[in-house]
Amino acid sequence: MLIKRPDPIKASDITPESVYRNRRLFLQGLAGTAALALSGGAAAIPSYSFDDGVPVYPGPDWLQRKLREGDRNAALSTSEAPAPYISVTTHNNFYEFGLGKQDPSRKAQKFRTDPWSVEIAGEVNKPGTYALEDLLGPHALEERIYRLRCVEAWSMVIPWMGFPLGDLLKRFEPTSRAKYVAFTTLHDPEQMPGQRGFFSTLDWPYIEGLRMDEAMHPLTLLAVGLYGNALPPQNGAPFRLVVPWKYGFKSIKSIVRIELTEEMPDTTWNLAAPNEYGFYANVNPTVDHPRWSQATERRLPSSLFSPNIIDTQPFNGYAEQVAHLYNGMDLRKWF
Ligand SMILES: Nc1nc2c(c(=O)[nH]1)N[C@H]1C(S)=C(S)[C@@H](COP(=O)(O)O)O[C@H]1N2
Ligand SMILES: [Mo]
Repeated sequence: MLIKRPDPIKASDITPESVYRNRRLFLQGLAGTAALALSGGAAAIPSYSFDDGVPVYPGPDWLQRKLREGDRNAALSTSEAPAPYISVTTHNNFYEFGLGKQDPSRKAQKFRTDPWSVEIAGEVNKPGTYALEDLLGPHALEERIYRLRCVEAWSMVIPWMGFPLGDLLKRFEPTSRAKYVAFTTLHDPEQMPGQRGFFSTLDWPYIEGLRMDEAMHPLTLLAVGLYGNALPPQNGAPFRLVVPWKYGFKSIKSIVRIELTEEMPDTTWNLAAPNEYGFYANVNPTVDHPRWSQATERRLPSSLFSPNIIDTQPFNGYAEQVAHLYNGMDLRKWF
């Protein structure tokens, strides 16, 4: 697989701060970024290679061992070709490390991902704080190749390594009052330059949430790996959520806290712009963002000459598995 390294164009660096406040303009900026032409053949399934010269983030030894024991879950994976490693690891949204798509890959490399601990709190019989290694202990990792559809109308196919969130939650015995799950990203302005910014529109730490039945759905994944290797910092190392039928912003990165709650939790993007980003955020081509269409998406890698615009599917193509969760709900109201 031959992949051209993108030119070091920093669209983000020459874009005025005011533009970042507006996700639509941010999206237009993406059109420029796409001209980087992340060209090259898509990796063939089931094998892929890293001969594009991109360094692979090693991660701790214990995780490497665990990753090697992982197996692909073919039944829950798409057969579409994954985006090249370089696309998945250099086109990111991780506002803690900056607003440009390449900021996370540039600025997160020294992010300390080990040791890492996670607090399990709220409506569970067994709350506590655990080292990530212990938290993962009983869970076998499996590979899931999922589509990821960003609310900004680009998408990628990504081979994650992880395990079902539901399996983890069951271990801590949710009480009958547990109706939602709330997630929190690390708050560490010393390591995360985006959390120090004067101009940030987001409140830190980044928070997200799911309804209990969404959290228990077998597609809902906690990921610790990518392309069979450790999750790189820019992709949310060492521990992130992946909810493939929802817009990407639900898939919160670098999680330090999971709390089961009785009330619907606040979520970062909903707090920032409640009329634009709902709690549910299910991918829905028939409900446009107030400022752009959600009917189509740019499947990365794409270039000026092959923009690779495809139709967006209801629930990002996972309707058969998840549409029933929303029976009787008006998806225009609960966007
Ligand atoms: N903590 C945190 N999690 C986050 C984000 C973020 O800015 N901060 N961005 C979200 C958005 S908008 C998307 S599209 C996905 C992108 O994941 P990726 O960079 O691994 O492709 O992460 C989501 N999780
Ligand atoms: Mo996104």
